Amino acid sequence: MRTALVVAVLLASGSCCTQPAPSTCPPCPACPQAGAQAGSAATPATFTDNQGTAVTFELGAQAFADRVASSEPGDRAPTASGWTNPAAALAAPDYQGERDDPATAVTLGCGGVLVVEFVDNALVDAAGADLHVFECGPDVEAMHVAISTDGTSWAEVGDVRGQPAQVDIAAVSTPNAQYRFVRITDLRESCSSSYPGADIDAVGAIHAVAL
Ligand SMILES: [Ca+2]
Ligand SMILES: [Ca+2]
Repeated sequence: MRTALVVAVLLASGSCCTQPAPSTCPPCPACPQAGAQAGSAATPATFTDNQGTAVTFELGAQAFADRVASSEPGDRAPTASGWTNPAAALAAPDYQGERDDPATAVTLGCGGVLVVEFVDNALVDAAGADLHVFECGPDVEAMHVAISTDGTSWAEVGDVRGQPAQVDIAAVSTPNAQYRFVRITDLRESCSSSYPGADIDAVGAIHAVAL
């Protein structure tokens, strides 16, 4: 019995502080999430975006996008080097407010499109806003958001413009639907800087179920 309990604790804490966790990652009880393993209990965690909005996610760090399904760079593309990796939009937010680490966010470019996929969780509708986009910089550059259960059929949720950078999917969600894909399209309203288009640090499902 005791052995089983220890194993259960290790499984629940083994996701450590990043996703995906390194295979050598030791148990990390201090991490905000405890539910990266399917079937274990998740712990809610609060993250503050670059505009100062604090958002609590029911599944903690597990609530964030896990995989890039596809991406189409915008035209104009960023002239600043290194900011074109779409995988930088995955996992929990890590942009620190300085333009010194391209690994932390992706600049979509003018009209760019990013499709991310949830693997260990799915977005669901519940009371209030359901999806939060962590956009870099003091102003949230306008983007259009669509969601999908299968990556093929899309529901157009609406635009994110200004703060808070989040949407309520209630108007388009069907009963008991679990959405695994989010498509973000830059709306070409901020294309003149070295970082044209929306700059995405992370995409998180405020309301989610573990898979
Ligand atoms: Ca996830
Ligand atoms: Ca909702």
